[in-house]
Amino acid sequence: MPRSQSLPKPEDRFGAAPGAAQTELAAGLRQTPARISPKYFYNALGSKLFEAICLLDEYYPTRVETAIFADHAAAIARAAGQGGTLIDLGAGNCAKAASLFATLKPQQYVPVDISAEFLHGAVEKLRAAHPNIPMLPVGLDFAENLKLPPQVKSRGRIFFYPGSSIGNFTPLQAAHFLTRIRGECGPDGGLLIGIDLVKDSKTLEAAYDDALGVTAAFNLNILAHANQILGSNFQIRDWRHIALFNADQSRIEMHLEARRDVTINWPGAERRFATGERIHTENSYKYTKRNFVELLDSCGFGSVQSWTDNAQNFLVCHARAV
Ligand code: AVI
Repeated sequence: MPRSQSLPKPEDRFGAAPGAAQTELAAGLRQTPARISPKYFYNALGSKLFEAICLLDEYYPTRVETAIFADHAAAIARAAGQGGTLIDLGAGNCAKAASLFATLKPQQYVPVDISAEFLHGAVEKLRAAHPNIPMLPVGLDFAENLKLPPQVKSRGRIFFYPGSSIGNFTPLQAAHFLTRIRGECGPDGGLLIGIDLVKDSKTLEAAYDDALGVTAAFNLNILAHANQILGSNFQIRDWRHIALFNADQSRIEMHLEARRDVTINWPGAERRFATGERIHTENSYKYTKRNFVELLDSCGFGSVQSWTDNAQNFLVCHARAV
């Protein structure tokens, strides 16, 4: 679900098993409080809105992470090693990993994304620009299953998971996911990952509730996507975007709040929402460096090296499989 951005035809991501998506959406809407998985943000419009979020002044993670990779390129190359197998989890348009080719000089590039069809288009373009890097696109729902094909070289694997997408998992889910990555690292592999750091709630809430209303549109669009998949009758104007920092859980929460009493129907069921009732759409966990290093340690990683910006807003870590 995380790093689902930059996919021009993400409807394909749900086309394979529409029944499963309907079942999941309906089950979430029946819960109290209701919930919709953040993976449903990323239809065609949602992916564009996420790209726009990444350009916002308030949304610092993308900008700061890019600057950290640029400012510390040599040290990152020393930590991760050059000439390895770069495995890009949730590659999307492959742009983030491609910007590291000069730094990491991979012997093989393996972009992994749930949408194989989109990956192939992105990789065709990359191959033309980097004819000396063998590329093996893999269509895989890596949050569910990380088994890579045997053509992926097993030595020197660098699993690349930028963008603080790990924050969209609960800490427990993150631990399971990182443990699975650890299991696929091979003899001398590691993980290169971007993490958003805990900071003041004003900065965090602005990043998820920008003045232009782009994040509000991104959040509300999930209802339009639910209507498409489930055949429900959400009226976007009946809902309000909410983003708040839950300091106890160290996470930004996004919700949609009913502006008035509404009844939502979909084939075979309905759900009434009272004014002020919310649908929980996303959590974005924020870590301290210490917490994240402890998490890596508990998942079988060690020799952690990390880089941050001057304001300590964002962290990039490289950790070795131990
Ligand atoms: C994809 N993910 C890392 C973003 C985040 O910051 O949690 C998704 C996002 N939601 C609202 N703005 C950005």
